[in-house]
Amino acid sequence: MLDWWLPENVSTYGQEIDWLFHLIYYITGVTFVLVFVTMLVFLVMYRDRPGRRARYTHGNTTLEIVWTVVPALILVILTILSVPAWSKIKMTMPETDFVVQVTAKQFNWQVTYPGPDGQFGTADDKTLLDEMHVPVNKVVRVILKSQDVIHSFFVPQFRMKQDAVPGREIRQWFEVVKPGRYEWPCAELCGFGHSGMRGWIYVHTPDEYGKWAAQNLTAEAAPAGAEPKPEGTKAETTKAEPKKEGKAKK
Ligand SMILES: [Cu+2]
Repeated sequence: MLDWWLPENVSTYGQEIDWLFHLIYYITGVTFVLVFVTMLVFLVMYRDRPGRRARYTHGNTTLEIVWTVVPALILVILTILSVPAWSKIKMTMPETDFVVQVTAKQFNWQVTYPGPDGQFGTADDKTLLDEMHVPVNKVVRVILKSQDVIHSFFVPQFRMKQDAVPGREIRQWFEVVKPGRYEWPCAELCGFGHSGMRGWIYVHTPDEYGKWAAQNLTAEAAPAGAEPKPEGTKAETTKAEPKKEGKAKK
């Protein structure tokens, strides 16, 4: 019913997030209306009138216990209800052979593919700047790192948000069910250029992805300027060569 105001959900676990979001929305919405209606009624009922004296009150213990216990119970219930979504999205890692490394820095996303040998940290790694290409209906594992400050990997349509923390390698995953081009902003105020820190995630059909990978991830596809990185130093990042491939997608 509230689906019109959230970005379209294209991820396998988005439903579970949306359901909780809507539940919390209704609970807070109803509370908001009740509080305001009560306040307005009291404003009228207890307005100043000739001959009416103010009365001092010490409060009502029963009422205070009730309005403390009820919200506390609601929070406990919401916690219990969100456990399945949390454990599915954050605590479990589905098996997959598709792994990319994302290193956030002020103010870009650096996306590294392991290259034909399937290993990170080798000469055939390919690094793109501010774009990621993945196949549809495939579990994508992201190894998330930060080079400087805290950033946040956020793709609204995937219902995925995760901080990138310096010094940590955080593993996350997503699986998208609809091909397209999705905006990928940084959702953590990370410095002067934060508002310009965004990339695009291109979700391809398996055929299209195969073609893109053949053009961009094979040994021959080395974009000019992408030198193999020496051990332990940062790779030079280059804009992915055939921009047209992704740009054409909608
Ligand atoms: Cu950032």
